[in-house]
Amino acid sequence: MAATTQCEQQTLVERLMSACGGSYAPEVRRKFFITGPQWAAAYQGQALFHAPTRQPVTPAEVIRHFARIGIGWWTTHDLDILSPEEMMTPRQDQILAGIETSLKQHGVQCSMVTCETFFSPVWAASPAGEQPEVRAYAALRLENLVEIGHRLGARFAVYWPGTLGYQIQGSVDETVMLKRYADLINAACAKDIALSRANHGATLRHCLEAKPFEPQAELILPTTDAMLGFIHSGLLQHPEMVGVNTEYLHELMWGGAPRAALARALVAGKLWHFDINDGYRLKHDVDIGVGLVNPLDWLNVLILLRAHGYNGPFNLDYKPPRTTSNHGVFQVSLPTAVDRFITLWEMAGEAIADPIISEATRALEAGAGITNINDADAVFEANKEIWTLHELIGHRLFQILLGQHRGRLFVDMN
Ligand code: 3MF
Ligand code: MG
Ligand code: MG
Repeated sequence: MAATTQCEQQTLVERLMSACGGSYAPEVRRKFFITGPQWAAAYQGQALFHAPTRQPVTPAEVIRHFARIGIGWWTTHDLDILSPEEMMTPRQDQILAGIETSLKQHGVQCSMVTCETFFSPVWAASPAGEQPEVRAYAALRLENLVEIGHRLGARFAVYWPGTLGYQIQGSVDETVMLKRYADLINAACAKDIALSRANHGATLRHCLEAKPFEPQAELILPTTDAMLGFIHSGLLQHPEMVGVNTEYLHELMWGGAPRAALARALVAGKLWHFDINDGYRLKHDVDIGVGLVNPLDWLNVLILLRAHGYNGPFNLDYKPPRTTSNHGVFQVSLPTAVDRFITLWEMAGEAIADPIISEATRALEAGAGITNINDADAVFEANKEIWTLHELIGHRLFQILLGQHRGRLFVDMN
């Protein structure tokens, strides 16, 4: 193949992108509660071992692109839009006014704000460490976040505590740290109650996000289950205002089954927000776009959420790969992530309505209809053929994933 010169490369990407077909129109994409993070779109490709590969992108540009793609909702950290020096100063008001203008101009809404408590040097020993000054500053940041949320019309506030843990074993009393962290969440909820009373509006939904490791060696709230325990620990003044933001990859990272973690949050009535991405088990936080690693698992996750009426946001918390250009982030990475999600969502609907899966499920639930239930051997013998349906359902889901239930598309006999 002939070389593709630098000036021909964007055209090639666009031609192949349209050859892929299967894109949804922006109006279709907008029907979903898909939220686009400022930090995902503006990620420059930097990490511990990586120099950036992309140029900075402003919030106004991100919002403009989201509108064009059909991502109707925008999410942000305080630090994505404000430097620490600008926060809680009159400059903050000016910057927020500019963002409000961009959102209005492009018909995009802010759905969630989140507080950065992991990147800045002040969090080196966690936002809930020993020093009262650090915790007082953390409380100010959380209260300020709630103010930003109210101002931008957000419905959710998310907290990923990041460095809430330790590097050096024995240097921290975990019970004390948990109480101190609860004080911070309590401060955010108290601020929220005061602001919503003053504005006669609703309070935010405060969502805790867990991650098993990274950036701290040991974290004291490492999983969604740990967060659910913390919400009901008695340390929070307003547990009814606090739920979880489960992240797909964070549950996979510790070896858990994301679908089961989501199910536990669902039955607790606390699954309010969901960070969608992909990656590998027991590895670091690679933040790959949804469906690129585990599409079958993703199909099953969405079957669960569709079946149980989850109606919260699907937040695209992934990182466009370093090999994708600035142009590629908005032409390929974000639209294809959205479209893979919608395709999987539609397939989940197909699986739920599939006559074969439905009949198999009903048959499994009906059982064999025998009456001598005090005889284990008889119960087993009576049911043993029906259990083959588990594998048949697995095969049917695979067929739906690959479109094979509509006929085989490619046969190469050679
Ligand atoms: C880190 C994360 C975070 C959180 C974000 C929202 C940068 O692994 O997933 O994304 O989702 O801070 O609270
Ligand atoms: Mg996340
Ligand atoms: Mg993450």
